[in-house]
Order: sequence, then structure tokens, then C-alpha cells
Amino acid sequence: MQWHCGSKILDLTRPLVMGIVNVTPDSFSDGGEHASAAQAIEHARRLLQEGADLVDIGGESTRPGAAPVSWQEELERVLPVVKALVRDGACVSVDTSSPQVMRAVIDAGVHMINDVRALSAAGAMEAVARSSVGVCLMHMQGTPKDMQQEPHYDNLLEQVKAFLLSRARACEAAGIDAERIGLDYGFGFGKTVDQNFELLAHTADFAGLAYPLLVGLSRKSSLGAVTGRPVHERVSASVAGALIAAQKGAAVVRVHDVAATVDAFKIWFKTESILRGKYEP
Ligand code: 9MG
Repeated sequence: MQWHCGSKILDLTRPLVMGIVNVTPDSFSDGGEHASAAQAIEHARRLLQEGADLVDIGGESTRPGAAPVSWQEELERVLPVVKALVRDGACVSVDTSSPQVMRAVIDAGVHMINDVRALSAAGAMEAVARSSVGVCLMHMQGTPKDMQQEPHYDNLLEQVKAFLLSRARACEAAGIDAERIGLDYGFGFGKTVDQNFELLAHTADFAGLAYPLLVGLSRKSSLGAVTGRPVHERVSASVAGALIAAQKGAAVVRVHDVAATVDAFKIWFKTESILRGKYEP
């Protein structure tokens, strides 16, 4: 019911909303819009005001086909944003796979490392183990550059589960306490549209793996494949997906559209409170 993230302990008795802040000129959904640190800080503050429980700052695009950037450039993008938000008292995650970036943002007071490569880079696990921050371990088949080239699984659910559990065990063996670890099945990362929806449909299986589950499907192309909508018209589909994931047990949903997601959750919680006998007309 808790996720220990450095100086913050996340209370998971209700699903939390993580707001996405991309500080990348080529981001797939808000490219260029928050490319400068000042714009990214302003955007993050707006998401927090809208009800985000934490924000996830990313300086390297992980969209399909994206080319890697140097860790120096990535750090230059995210560090001023992290520093300003930590100073504000916000709960801050950084989306990175680079041990150099991890060490620098941990020194700057970040609370969570969100790694789409599940701490597989040399030195990444040690960087997190030496701190007390939380970590999200995500499953991806391939790399962002090639992951959508004919993804294949003999048994999708079992393979993704086995991968996540083996990474969690490796983290624990390296000295990262279980309470600091969260998992993510990686919707959109090396999966076909049907495979993504198979994972979403089986969210409860992943939520039952004894670690908090984070799910991110906001504005992703699989939502476009089902609805026929371009990226900026996927708010309703993203909110529906976040609500489904949360109702099936996701502890945290990673979203661009915080206000709309928070509204949907409020309607859900109000309905639930009536079923639990707290209705006072
Ligand atoms: C960085 N990033 C993009 N999509 C993501 C997802 O679905 N999960 C996590 N943990 N990070 C993501």
C-alpha cells in the first residue's frame, strides 16, 4: 500500500496520477512545446495544480524510432527542471536509463527513477542501490529504435511477468528494498496493438505481483489504432485507458492529460463511496 521513494512515501490506498513532462525537442506528443527548462517547469507546475500526485521528467524521447541522445545533453535538459520542482516540494520522478543522469538527479533530490530499460545499463542498478529513491522497472522488447519491428512472444503474459520479476529480484539482491520497487508491463514498448490490449486486459495479474504497478498508455499509437484518432485527439481514449488500468489495480497511471484523468477518477471514487455506504444525501 506504499511506495518508498526517498524522502516521500507514496500512499497507494487510491491510484495516483503521474503527470508527464517531456523536455525533448522531438517528443512524440508535445514535441517542442516544453523544450526549454522554463516552459517545462511551468508545465509541471500546471500538472501538479491540476492534481498530479507526482511528475515524470524526461530528457530523452522513448517514442518508437527515437534515436538516443548523449547523457550530457539529457542531463542538461532535465536537471534545472528537477531542481526547481524539488525546491517546490513536489514529488519528482525522472525517466532515464543513464547511470550518470541517475546519479546527478538523485544528488539533486529526485524521488523516483523511471527506467524503461529496467536498470539494465552498466552502473544503473548500483546508482539506484546507493540511494533511497524509488524505481520503476519497465518491460520493453528491443530498443525504442527497433521495438516495433515485428514484436514476437511465445507467451506474452508469462514472458513479461518473468522478466519483471527477475529484474525486481536482481534489484533486491543489489540492495534495493522491495518497498522501493514498482513494475510496469510497458504498454507500447515492443508490442503489437493486440498485445498491448492483452496486457491492459490482464492488468490485475500484474497488479498482484507484490510490487506497485505503474501503467502508461497516454496518447499512444495503439489508442490511435483502435479509435482512428491522431495523437492530439486521444484524450478520451487515454482517460478511458487510465481508468481501466486503475480499476484493474494499477497503483499509478502515467498521463499527459492530468485534469481529465483526475476528473474521471473523482467520478469513480464518488460512485465507489456510495457502494461503501458513505452516501449522505
Ligand atoms: C517514459 N515512458 C514512456 N511510456 C512509458 C510507460 O508506459 N511506462 C513508463 N514507466 N515509462 C514510460
